[in-house]
Amino acid sequence: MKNIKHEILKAFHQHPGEFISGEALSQICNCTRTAVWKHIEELRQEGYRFDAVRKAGYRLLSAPDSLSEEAIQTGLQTRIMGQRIYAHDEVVSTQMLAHEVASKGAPEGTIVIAEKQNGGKGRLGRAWHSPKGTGIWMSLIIRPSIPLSKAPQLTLLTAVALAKAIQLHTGVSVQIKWPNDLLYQGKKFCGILTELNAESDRINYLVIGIGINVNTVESDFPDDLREIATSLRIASGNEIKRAALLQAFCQEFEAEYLHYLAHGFDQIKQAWEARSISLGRMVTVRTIHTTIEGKSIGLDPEGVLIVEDGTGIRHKVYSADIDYGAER
Ligand code: BTX
Repeated sequence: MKNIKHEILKAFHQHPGEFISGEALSQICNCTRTAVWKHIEELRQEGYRFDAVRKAGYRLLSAPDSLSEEAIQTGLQTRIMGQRIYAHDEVVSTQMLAHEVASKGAPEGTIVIAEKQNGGKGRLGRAWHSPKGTGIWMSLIIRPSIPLSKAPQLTLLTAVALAKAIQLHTGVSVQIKWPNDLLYQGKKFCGILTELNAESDRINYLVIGIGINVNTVESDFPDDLREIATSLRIASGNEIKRAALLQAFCQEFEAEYLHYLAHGFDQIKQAWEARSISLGRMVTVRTIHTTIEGKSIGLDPEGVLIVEDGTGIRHKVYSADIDYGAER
């Protein structure tokens, strides 16, 4: 990308609270002062507020809670994740668009994001409520060179990276419910949907769909979600800048992902288990074929959930819905 608006925002990001002259900005952006003025006006239309003082130049006063390409990339400290962004206002589902661009060769780290989804997807054909401007509804494309059987580990890695970024950025301490829910005090505020495209045992790409209720307030939730869902704003008591949270996630994800590719799953397993809501608890596991009651033991070295039933038999759980009982 690296367009003029991005260069302008980057300059203000590097000099917070300072005036920068139109002349200096025109040199930084390699354009005329009129072009600088035009782009500052465009940024104002998008909700950025600037001071403009004769001779001193411009000063950035505040940025909107925007998920534009510029807002996400200004100050983003990654090499891969988020280096290409497709930002939309309204879509059916970012997953669909991400599959489209991935199949046309979009590079690893590409993000498709939208302010609103009309047909947000959960797992198993369920819906994901994605109202306008309140959350992060995004799909991340990655192209790991790992065997197909290890692909579910990336969902667990994503949950760990999200939990770390959220804790760091908002102070909210996050619990992980196997395999893909992030909870605060037992209520869900984030879901992960991992889809993949592969040929025989070779992964072409993974699309990791992430939905985070960020600034959602109670009245934004429909009746059926009010009891089971929450948001980071409700949990922390603060409004949260979504682009900054997304940057924190991209940075955490990149660090975890590169470590995982080089050294394997062990670090993720430990970080995941440390945040798991289920360890040591009685659970009911519902798969398409069967229901198992037992105690959740943890992950095996490959990331498969282990549940021990009343007779002491240990079951490997690959894909299921889980309900939790009391600690034992
Ligand atoms: P899931 O199947 O585990 O969760 C879906 C269930 O969660 C729903 O049946 C409902 O009970 C509940 N739910 C729906 N919306 C919300 C919400 N906003 N907050 C809390 N609970 C909710 C989880 O699936 C995976 C969700 C991935 C969503 C992302 S958004 C960006 C990307 N694009 C897309 O279409 N999906 C992914």
